[in-house]
Amino acid sequence: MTAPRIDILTIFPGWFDGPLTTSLLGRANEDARLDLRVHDLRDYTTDRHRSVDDAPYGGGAGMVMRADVLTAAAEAVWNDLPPEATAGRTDPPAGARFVAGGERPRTILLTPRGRRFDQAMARELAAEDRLVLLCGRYEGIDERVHDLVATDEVSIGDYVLFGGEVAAAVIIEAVTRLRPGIVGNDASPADESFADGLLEYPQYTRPADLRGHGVPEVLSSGDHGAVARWRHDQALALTRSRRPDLLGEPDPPCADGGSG
Ligand code: 6GU
Repeated sequence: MTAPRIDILTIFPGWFDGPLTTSLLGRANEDARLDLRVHDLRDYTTDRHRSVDDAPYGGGAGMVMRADVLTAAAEAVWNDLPPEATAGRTDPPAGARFVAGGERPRTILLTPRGRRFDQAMARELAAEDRLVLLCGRYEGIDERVHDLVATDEVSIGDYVLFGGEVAAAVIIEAVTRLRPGIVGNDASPADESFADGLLEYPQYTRPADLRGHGVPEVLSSGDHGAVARWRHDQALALTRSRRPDLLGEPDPPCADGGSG
């Protein structure tokens, strides 16, 4: 099996140095079990200032990411061409298989207005052998990028970040750990929170006593059935109190009595 490939397009390529060289993700990347490539959007500009953004039509505060630069970057990366092949062009390169508005690999635009990322989406994306992640920045992105370049728009939650870099890292980590052969232990991801729609049960290891705090007796009983029942009951109770929405139940009222 060839390694799944993920291309990241960003104006902060250095931001990914840490995640891509550290931890399980970094090891998988170094061992060629994963093919992560980071591209600098500024390599697709042609002006002296290497501008990736411009003032909005219609006026107003803030800058807008340019559709021409993002389209050139995406078409080069999709087709494995060097930046010179597309930078500054307004038409797709001759003979290109993947073109904006046409056939293209799964290309995810990270934006707070996207569909909210969750474990089900992680599972869906883990089935793809190629993903392109486009990190949005600044106050906005030219709408034609949404229309012609992105195949999906994804947000990681209801809060606003400076840009899509953190969101891209979240998606890469959630998706790659579901790929067989990447975590090393293929049985473990399925065990965890959300795989069965419940939060994970409490876990303990030695010592048996920590400053007077012990370990539930059932876990040392040797009764595997009793342990399994205890864990399921705990997972259910934890889910009911913290995340009733996962059980299809309404959220409890806020502690402060507010309506939010
Ligand atoms: Cl994908 N981008 C930004 N800028 N903010 C976010 C986000 C993405 N997801 C949640 N907040």
